[in-house]
Amino acid sequence: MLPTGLELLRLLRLLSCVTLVLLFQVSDAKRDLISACTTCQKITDNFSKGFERTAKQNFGGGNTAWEERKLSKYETSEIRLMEIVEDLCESSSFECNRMVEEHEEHFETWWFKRKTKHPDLHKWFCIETIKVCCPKGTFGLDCNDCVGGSETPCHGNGRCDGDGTRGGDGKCSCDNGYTGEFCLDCREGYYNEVRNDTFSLCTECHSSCKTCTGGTHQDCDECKDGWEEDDQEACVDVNECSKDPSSCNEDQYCLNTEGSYSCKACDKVCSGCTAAGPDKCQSCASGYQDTEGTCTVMDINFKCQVSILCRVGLHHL
Ligand SMILES: [Ca+2]
Repeated sequence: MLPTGLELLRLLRLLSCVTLVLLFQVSDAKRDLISACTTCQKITDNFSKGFERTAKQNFGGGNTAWEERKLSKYETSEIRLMEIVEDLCESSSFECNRMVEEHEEHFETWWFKRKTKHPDLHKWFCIETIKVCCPKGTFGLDCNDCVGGSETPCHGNGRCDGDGTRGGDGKCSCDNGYTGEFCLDCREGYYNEVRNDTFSLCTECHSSCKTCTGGTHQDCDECKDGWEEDDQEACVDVNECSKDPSSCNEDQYCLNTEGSYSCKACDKVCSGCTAAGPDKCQSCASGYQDTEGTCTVMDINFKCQVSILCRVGLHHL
C-alpha cells in the first residue's frame, strides 16, 4: 500500500530530526523551559493562522479520487490538518521543528477528537498536554501564582519572571516608577497617589524635587541639585549666573536655565560679554572698536593711532 502524504511528511521530518540530533547531540540536554513555551506559543499561533488561511479552501485540484472518497469534508480533513502542520515552523527553526515532530500525534488527536470540547489549542496542547506553558499569571513547573496573584501579577506594576511558562522564579521586575518585592512602593522621584494592600499608583515628582509627597514644587521633601528651598519651603531654581566669580570662562556668558545653567560663547567682536550679540560686550576684542555701544571693525586710521605701523605709513598700503 502506498504511504499517505502525512506518513511521507512524518518520514521526512523524522529523517531531518535524526540528522539534526546527530549534529547537535542535544537529545537529553535540559531545555530552557521559558524558550520551550515561547516555541510552543509560536506553534499554536501559527496553527491558528493556518486554520484561518485554509478556512475557505477545499480539496481543489490534485487530490486523488481515493482521497475524495475517504475524506468527505475538507474542513475537518486530514489533508487540511497536514497543510496547517506543514507551515507551523520556519525550516531553520530547530526547536520548533523538533517540538512539532515530537508531538505530531497530539495535533491529530486534537484535530479529530478534542477540538470541539477544547477549542483553545494553546491551552490544550502547550499547557495541559505537553506541559511547557502555564496559564497566564502563573509560572514554574507546578504553575504557581505569580507574586501579587495570577489575576494581577506584580499588582499590575511589573512583569512576573516566567509568567505563563514552566520556567522562571515568579519574582517581579517592576515597571518604571515602582520598586519592592510586590511593586507597590514608589521609586525615588515618585510619590504614591493611591496606595492600598493590592493597588498602588506612583506618579513622578515635580522636576525640582529629589523626593516628594505630592506633584508640585511645594511638595518636595528634598530639592534636586540645581534647586534650593525658598522662604515658602518650595524648591526654586538656583541662579548660577549671579554667582561671583562667574561659573563660565572669560570669553563666555552665563545662561541660567531651570535646574541648571550653560556657558555660551561671546560674539567674536567681544572681549568678555554679558549676553549674545556685538552690543553685549564688556569690551571690544582686538581689531574692533566701540561704536555707540556696539563693537565694530576698527577703521584703519583709528587703528593707526595705536599702531607703530602708522609712523612708517604702512596703512596706506
Ligand atoms: Ca539655574
